[in-house]
This record gives sequence, structure tokens and C-alpha cells, in this order.
Amino acid sequence: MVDLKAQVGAHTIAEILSEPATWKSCLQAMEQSVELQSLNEKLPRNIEWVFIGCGSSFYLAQAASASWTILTGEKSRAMPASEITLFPQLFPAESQPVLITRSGYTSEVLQAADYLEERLHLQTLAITCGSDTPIEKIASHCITLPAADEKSTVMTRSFTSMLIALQSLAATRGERREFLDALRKLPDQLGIRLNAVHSTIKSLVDSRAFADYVFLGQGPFFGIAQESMLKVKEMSCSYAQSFHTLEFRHGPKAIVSPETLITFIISESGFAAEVAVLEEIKKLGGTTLVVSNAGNSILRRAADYFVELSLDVPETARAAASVIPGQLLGFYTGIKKGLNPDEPRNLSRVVMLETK
Ligand code: F1P
Repeated sequence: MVDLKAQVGAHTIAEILSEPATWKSCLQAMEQSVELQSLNEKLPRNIEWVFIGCGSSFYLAQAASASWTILTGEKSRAMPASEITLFPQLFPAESQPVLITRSGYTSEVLQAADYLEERLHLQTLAITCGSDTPIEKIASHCITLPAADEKSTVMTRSFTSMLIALQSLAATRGERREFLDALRKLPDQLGIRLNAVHSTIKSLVDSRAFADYVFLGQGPFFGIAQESMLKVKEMSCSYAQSFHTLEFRHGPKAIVSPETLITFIISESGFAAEVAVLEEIKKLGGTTLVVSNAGNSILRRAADYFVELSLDVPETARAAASVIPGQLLGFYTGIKKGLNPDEPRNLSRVVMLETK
């Protein structure tokens, strides 16, 4: 007899667990095609980079923008695609736009791409997981990652793979050879840790239910906190929010209670200050999940649940791996609530607006 229950969410969980192998394929394909080196030569210098997307792809834009400035020293920002057509005066005219879209079909992204190419005469760079999609026809340059495409509505491996591709481009531009080497080592290193991460999150969900979820991160980890928030919202229809870690003190901490799960995605650069917030929230009675590369006694004392990544790569190269606990949390919480994470309520795989 076919166990139908075992198949609920089958695409999403397979896609999450295939992340290390998918990153490896994408990195190998980009290396073989020498695509990033030739793009790097074609794209302008001393200009602001603007990373653009919708939904997960906007949160990816935030993580990519922070990574870009850290790795290249160039200015950058992230914008939702809608902002470009609704408030065009907010778009920096002298810039290099990067359009991020898993599907290559999202209406707001296509409208923004059209505006940037046709009206502003900018040569946009797109990154997508689809093949032969409309964005490829509009954008002047395009990176495609077919190995990272997904069947599920929610974005998981496409998010992390596109982030790693943009970080590779940044490291190429910034001549950060050590960072490129670290990205190459990342899939195998994470592969070793993935089972442990998986079972920590699964037993967390099995042991407790929460009324509210909060995700905190700074620098490149702010976009990761945002995306973790979206995963829990989409897959489990739960109330979830995200903030810069230190911003949580300035009002949002009013919601702390044992029924609130507060996830701290701890950076190395901000370690001491972020751990101080963690200790404060623990004292206020919040339930805490800590995602950190390494642990110390303070961190372990203040963490109700602890995911230790143990990756021997620079801090920014850990961003993609840091979203996996949030992806698994959304998945298992959705399953526990009797939902199907492959097909979240009210959502479709692509948002295509009807033209009037
Ligand atoms: C991404 C996106 C997803 C979201 C939703 C619709 O679009 O907005 O983040 O989960 O189901 O699509 P894109 O990356 O394909 O443009």
C-alpha cells in the first residue's frame, strides 16, 4: 500500500536535503563555463550594484547585497522589484541592476527589467533557475542554474544556490581567491553536518508548539533571518517576524514569552553584542534557538536549542548554510499542523499579474 502521508511535502524535503549536492553541481557548472570571469570583465566598475527580487528572491537580494559590499568593497543595495516601477525616482540611475528570479516569469521582475533596459538603457544582469524564460530575453546578461530549480512552491535550494552564485561573482570581482576556495569546500563540509542539523530541528518541532516565531540576524545574516521568517510563514501558516538582532531590543522584545521561539543567527563580526541580546531574551523568558558556527558556554547556557554549523569557511560563506534550520523548521512545523509544505495555502509557484 502506498503511504500517502509519507509523500506530503516530499518535494520540499528532498529539495532541502539536496542543497549541498546542488551547490556542488552549480559551482562546477559555473567553473567549467568560465561564465563568471567573462561576466566580471564585461560589467562596469566603480558603480553601485542594486539587487532586485520579489519574496524569497528579495530576501536573497538583501543577503547578496551585504555579501557584495563585504567581498568587493563596492556600494550596493537591495530593492523589491515593485519599488522600481512604483517609485522610479528611488532607483539610483548610475548603477548595475541584478534581477533575481527563480522562475524567470514573475511580473514585477519582468516589468522592472523592461524599465531598466528600455527606459534607463542599463544592461541588466539576471539570475534564474528556469530555462528559456522571459527574463533571459529581456536581460542583457543572464546566469542560469537549472540544477537548482524546484518542483515545490517554496524556494529552498534555489535561494541558497543563487546566493552562492552571486557570492562567487563577488569573490571573482574582489579577487578573493580564498573565498572561492571556501565556497568549493562548503558542500562537503555541510554534507557532514546536515544530519545533525536535521535531527535537532525535527526534535525541536516534535517537542514543542509555539504561538509566534522570530528570526534575528545582522549583516549578510539579516536577509537569512528574513528568508527563515518567510519559510515558517509559507510552509506552516504561522505568525513569524524578523529583525536585525540588536533592533529586537527597541520595542519588539515586548512579545517575548515562552510561547515565542526566538531564533538567533549569530555572526562572528557581531558575536559579543548578539550574544548579549540572546542572554537578555533568555532572562525575559523567551524560548531560544541558536544557529552559530561555534559554541561557547554562554551560548549553550542561553540556548534552549542549538545548531552548531562547524564550517571551516569565512563568515559570509556561511550565509547559505545558515538558512537551512529555518527551512527545516518551516517544513516540520507545517507537517505537524497537517499542511502540505509543497503547496502552501494561498500561494502559487509564480506570481504573474494580469495586465489590464
Ligand atoms: C519568487 C516568489 C517566491 C514565493 C512565491 C512566489 O518568485 O515570490 O518567493 O515563495 O510562491 O514566487 P521568483 O523568484 O520566481 O521571481
